[in-house]
Amino acid sequence: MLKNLFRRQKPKDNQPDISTLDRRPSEEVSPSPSEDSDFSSTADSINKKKSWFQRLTSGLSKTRKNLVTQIQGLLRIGRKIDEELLEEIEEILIQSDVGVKATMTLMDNVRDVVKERMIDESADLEAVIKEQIELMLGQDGQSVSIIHDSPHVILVLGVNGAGKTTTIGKLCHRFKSEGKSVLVAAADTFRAAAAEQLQIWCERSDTDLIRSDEGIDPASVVFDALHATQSRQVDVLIIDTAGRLHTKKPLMDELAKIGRVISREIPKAPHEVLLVVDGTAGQNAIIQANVFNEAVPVTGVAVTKLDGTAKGGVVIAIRQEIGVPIKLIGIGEQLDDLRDFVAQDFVSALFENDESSI
Ligand SMILES: Nc1nc2c(ncn2[C@@H]2O[C@H](COP(=O)(O)OP(=O)(O)OP(=O)(O)O)[C@@H](O)[C@H]2O)c(=O)[nH]1
Ligand SMILES: [Mg+2]
Repeated sequence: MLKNLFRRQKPKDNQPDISTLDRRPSEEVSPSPSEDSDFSSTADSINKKKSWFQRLTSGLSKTRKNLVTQIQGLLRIGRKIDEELLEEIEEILIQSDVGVKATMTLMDNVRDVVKERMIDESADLEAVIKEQIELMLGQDGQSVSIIHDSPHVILVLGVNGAGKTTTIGKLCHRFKSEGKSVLVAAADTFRAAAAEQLQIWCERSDTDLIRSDEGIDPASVVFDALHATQSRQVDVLIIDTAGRLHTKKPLMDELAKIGRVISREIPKAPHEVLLVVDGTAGQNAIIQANVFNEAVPVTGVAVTKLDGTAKGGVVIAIRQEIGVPIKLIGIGEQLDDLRDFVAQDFVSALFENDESSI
């Protein structure tokens, strides 16, 4: 009975789940035959969304095997909920990259709910665990949106290869399609190729780029870009930084300097400090997140490569560890393979029961 509280009916095979659409008015479906064309365009958009959801589901398949399937194996009808069972679940969570801190918080919450609702059948625990993961991840519900007066400055950080430049390219595409003017600063002056890569992404969305020569102090590129942003009255400035090992202190100090230059030139900026994390990286990503957060306080996280062999537990760990929302997910290498993070979609993809909000 408890399950019914948390589960909605699965849509029939290949049919859009119309019941889930009414929460998003722009995507409402009219089943009326007289509105066939509307229906088919909505169906197209549902198919497109399904395909990104399927990519997410398949990217999370390894995590599902390690985490969900193992937990499900413990939750048998007839097995009572006791401390031994809860500890076994904890162990699985910790081994699946959820990390000790997030596991403890999650399981404390699960224990409270079990007590409150007087649940004693282990078979009913899965719904509670899902519900509590979703609550932990979805408490903020924010996206990377332009809420400040222009210019809105977004500083992008992360280790080498995390997906910073790719995410910036996708963000430019998003903002430009929303009618915003965007400028990008190539503050990765370590590698000549870095600005080239950024240039290619900027050309895809017809976005201007401020760049300088290799080896120039990145803070000076940022300084120039901030002034260009103000004189050109641009809505959004996105700053790409060099990937750096979080263990290299001088590099982290340089990042802190970039942060200081931005705040000095534009009060309240940067409005967003976006940490880009490789979703396939595992536990190391949590350590990185903490070190970057100390250099420049992070306001949001983008988890990339969730279409790859992702370690999905890290998403839960990072949220808990640095206490900032996961705002974006990358699910491919194309311009529109960037999605706002929606806790319900993530948890549905993880548990693979097609209950996403699409
Ligand atoms: N499958 C997949 N690949 C991605 C995603 N995001 C980035 N990549 C790939 O990851 C690789 C590294 O991406 P970059 O954007 O260059 O990473 P970076 O953080 O800018 O790297 P550095 O500039 O070296 O620090 C590239 O091959 C991207 O195509 C994603 O969401 N899915
Ligand atoms: Mg880069």
